[in-house]
Amino acid sequence: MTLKTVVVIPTYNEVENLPRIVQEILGQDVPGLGVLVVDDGSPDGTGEVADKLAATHPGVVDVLHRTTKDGLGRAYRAGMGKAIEDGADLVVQMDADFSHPPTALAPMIEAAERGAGLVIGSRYTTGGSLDEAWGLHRRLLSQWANFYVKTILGVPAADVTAGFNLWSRDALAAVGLERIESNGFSFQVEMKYLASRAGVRIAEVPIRFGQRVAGTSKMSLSTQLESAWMPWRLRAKHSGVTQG
Ligand SMILES: Nc1nc2c(ncn2[C@@H]2O[C@H](COP(=O)(O)OP(=O)(O)O)[C@@H](O)[C@H]2O)c(=O)[nH]1
Ligand SMILES: [Mg+2]
Repeated sequence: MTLKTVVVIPTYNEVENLPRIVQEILGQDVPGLGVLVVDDGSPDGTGEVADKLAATHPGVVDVLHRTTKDGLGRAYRAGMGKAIEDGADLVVQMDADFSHPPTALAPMIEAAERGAGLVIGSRYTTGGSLDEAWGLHRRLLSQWANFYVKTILGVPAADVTAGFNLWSRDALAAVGLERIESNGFSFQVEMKYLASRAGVRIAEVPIRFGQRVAGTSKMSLSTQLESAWMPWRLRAKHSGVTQG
């Protein structure tokens, strides 16, 4: 039986990227693929573009509209929860800006079919890479952040901060979306940490992490601060508590 896979794409001002990324996702030779856009009331009209895509691809593209920019974590919690309610077997987290190559979807789904509950589209596993356009500063910062988090939390994966992830329905149930507290980019780390503590099988598929194609980054100072603090908070919260 074909698994139903829903790619959840959170958007805030991605009017140029969204139609292109959706087209590329749907162009993959992968059966049972759908897209759920979670738009936070983008002032640039991304939500209306998403509605048009849903109208041209009924039953394949769906949109969840939220009223205000409320952070990546809450957008994903709402979107992944809806995907599961709507019957998805596999849920993928993907950015709208072409950082995450849709060509990796097929090998990621295959890894899930072989039994992984979490499949990371990984920059730091063997064969993974960052686009050359990334300057040395950003490259080192990303590698440092990944090393920092991994050392504090001990998650058994090469790319702990990755934003391109595939989850099985069971793995999401084991993590418990309702338990996730962080809202910025550290949402990605908290999910993986809880998954590893719950014994979810983790696999990594190497990707080439691309440069944002159009529009601007939404990374803010407050999310960067949250990212620095969060591993310590998580470790303190869960220390000494064993989970099955
Ligand atoms: N719905 C929603 N999407 C967001 C929010 N913040 C970021 N995004 C989306 O999350 C994805 C990653 O954000 P991006 O700005 O590319 O972060 P960067 O890659 O770290 O610079 C993009 O698709 C953004 O449009 C938010 O508050 N709400
Ligand atoms: Mg980006």
